[in-house]
Amino acid sequence: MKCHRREAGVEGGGRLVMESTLSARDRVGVQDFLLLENYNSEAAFIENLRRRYREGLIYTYIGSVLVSVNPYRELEIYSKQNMQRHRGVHFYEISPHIFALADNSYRALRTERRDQCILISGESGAGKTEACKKVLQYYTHICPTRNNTHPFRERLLQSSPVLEAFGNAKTLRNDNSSRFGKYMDIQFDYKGAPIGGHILNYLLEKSRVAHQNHGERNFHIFYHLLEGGDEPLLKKLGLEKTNPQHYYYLIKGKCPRVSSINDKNGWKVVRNALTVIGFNEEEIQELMEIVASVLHLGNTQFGEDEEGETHITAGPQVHYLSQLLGVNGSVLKEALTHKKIVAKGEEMISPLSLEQALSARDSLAKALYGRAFTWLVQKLNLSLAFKVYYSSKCASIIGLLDIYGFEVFQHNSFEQFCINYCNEKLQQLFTELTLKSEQEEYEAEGVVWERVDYFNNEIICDLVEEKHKGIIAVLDEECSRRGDASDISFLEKLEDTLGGHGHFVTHKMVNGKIRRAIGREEFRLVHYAGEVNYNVTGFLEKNNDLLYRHLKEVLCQAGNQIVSQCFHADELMDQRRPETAATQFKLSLAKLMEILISKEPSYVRCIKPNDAKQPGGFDEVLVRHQVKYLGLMENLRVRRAGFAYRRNFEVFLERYKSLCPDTWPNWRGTLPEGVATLVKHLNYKPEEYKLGRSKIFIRFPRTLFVTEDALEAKKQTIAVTLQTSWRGY
Ligand code: AD9
Ligand code: MG
Repeated sequence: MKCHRREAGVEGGGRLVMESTLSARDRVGVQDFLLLENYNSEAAFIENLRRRYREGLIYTYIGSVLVSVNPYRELEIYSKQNMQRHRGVHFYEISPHIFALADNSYRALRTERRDQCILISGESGAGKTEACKKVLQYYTHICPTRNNTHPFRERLLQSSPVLEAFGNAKTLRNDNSSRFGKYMDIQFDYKGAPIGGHILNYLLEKSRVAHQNHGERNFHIFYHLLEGGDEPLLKKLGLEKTNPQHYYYLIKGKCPRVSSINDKNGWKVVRNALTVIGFNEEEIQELMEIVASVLHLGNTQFGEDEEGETHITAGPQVHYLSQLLGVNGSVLKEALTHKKIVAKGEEMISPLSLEQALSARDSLAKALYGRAFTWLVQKLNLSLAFKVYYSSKCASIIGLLDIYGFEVFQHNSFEQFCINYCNEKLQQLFTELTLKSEQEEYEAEGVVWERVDYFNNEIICDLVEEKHKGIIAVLDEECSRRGDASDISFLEKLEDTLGGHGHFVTHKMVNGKIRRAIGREEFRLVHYAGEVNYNVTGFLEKNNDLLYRHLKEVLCQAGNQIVSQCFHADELMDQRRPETAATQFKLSLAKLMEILISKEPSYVRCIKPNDAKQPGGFDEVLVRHQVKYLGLMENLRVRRAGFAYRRNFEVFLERYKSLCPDTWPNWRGTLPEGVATLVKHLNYKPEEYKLGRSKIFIRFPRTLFVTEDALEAKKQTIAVTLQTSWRGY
């Protein structure tokens, strides 16, 4: 174990500075909020963040939680040398860093053999995805290598640019906003070498394929391909190397170019990444054919003839579509303008109105893109899966969660509702694991303790997901009701069901006191992170997420292999109503929570310092708001009053028993007595620890470091003794 021991809790631009140097402390603040003198003061908390941010110190701890403030500029703290500096070094002994947190989880995985997860949260643009990538880079760089795992590491790293190209987009909040949720398992073998990976993806914001708000873009891949694809490729795809404005699906946001994004280079990066990951040329071609098909679909226009029949107006799009997807052109034309209903074994075909045809076209584009994205993730998983020589049961896991952050726009729809619900769930998990369970544990263990109050957002999660009367249940009910069900009837049902709930408001309930008006088609949720008005327009359609059977039939027979894998004929046979989008999301989140709870969590809480994406800008109001809703003050109070480390008597005794002659090699008495004997021998002071009913609680990390170092020294001595005796032999 290397030791960069730090006596103090302050630092200065990478130099270690003694706590006593007050001027340095004034300048750069404390590296762990636990060391704040006035730890109850929100102003002092924010001032500490501000000072550190000004000095380029974006990371600060609250005990083991890492708070990160987006620098909006490249910092020279992520080099390979810096990774090495963090390797095997105790968490608290070096400046706060995402690498230190990553290393800590890795070490816990190795020494305690317990699966870990790193939960990265914060609002849109706060730096979650960047943090996630840094952790991945760290593991791929510092972990030992298993034979032939080099290509695997490259594949693991290259999964990020692929997922970002297809799943990220420029929004008003973030130029590289994740429009899907991602949970990634990294699997390690018994020697600690990364050997496998698995990605779970959550609810891609498909609506973006056909529509973008002003100032936003479609998914990056469309622009990357148009800007970076070479002439022969674009020609094959029927695309012109022109301004994206040529494509109807790319012009809604009136924002084809973004200064922070180099689309041409983006193409090179994603193209290379696909190859590294193991996509063959044919697969890449077919994937791009789907991307191009979406653009052609967007440009497919409809008109009405004299009899009011909808038809596709002339243009090359259907020709390209039939070529790229490998479907019959006239069959596709019919499917885009007619619907097929199967009732009592008989097929009936009826024409679509102009509006229905446009909507069917958009649904097709969304379904194609959405399923291709899922296919892409599955393909990545195949490439990252470790091969049969190693059983998955033996692997230990570090999970990385990078999910879309809390969002509030001028206009918020179904997607924001799902994204913000997901953030409520994560906040609940954080509350459960860091605040609630911590306090409950002290009580259960009989450790004397001063309670800290905190806001439990369970009430909002229930409001959304409760059976029968939660928002999702009401939405599903409206979706299953035929006839006059509409977005407005859904809103009315919500009012009937939830009127009076403290976190749900509609315009009827506004009595003039509420600050921002609520539209007639909106409902407001009072989230843990703030109030959001959701416009119900499109909720039913997006939740139903249906594609006409006729179109599905066409795609099931597609010559494009990816498309035919994405649309199975079995789907047509299945008479059951598919689960709605919101229910699927709810169920997948519940599963995610189970996965996360089964692991030991570490937290990165990301903060967005300003809305203008400016380096150096520190908007105090904005930061204060995030500090509040992320529950950082409560977290600090609980931590400050509590204990940094706790372990079962058995685990603690087993690990350190060699340090005390009375407990080594085996303690014959009871566990509490054994631990008491051990800590007495180790000279722990009474204020440094408490013994609960089944666990020891250690107040300061430093106490544990000293013990760890003693253990390390002991091991070295034993190793030297063994070596010497071996030589002697
Ligand atoms: V969203 O919920 O997906 O919309 P994120 O993921 O929280 O959001 P992201 O990581 O994408 O935000 O960060 C936004 C931008 O901030 C990045 O594109 C970078 O330009 C910038 N950023 C974030 N973290 C860092 C960093 N550690 N160093 C440099 C950073 N720039
Ligand atoms: Mg992101």
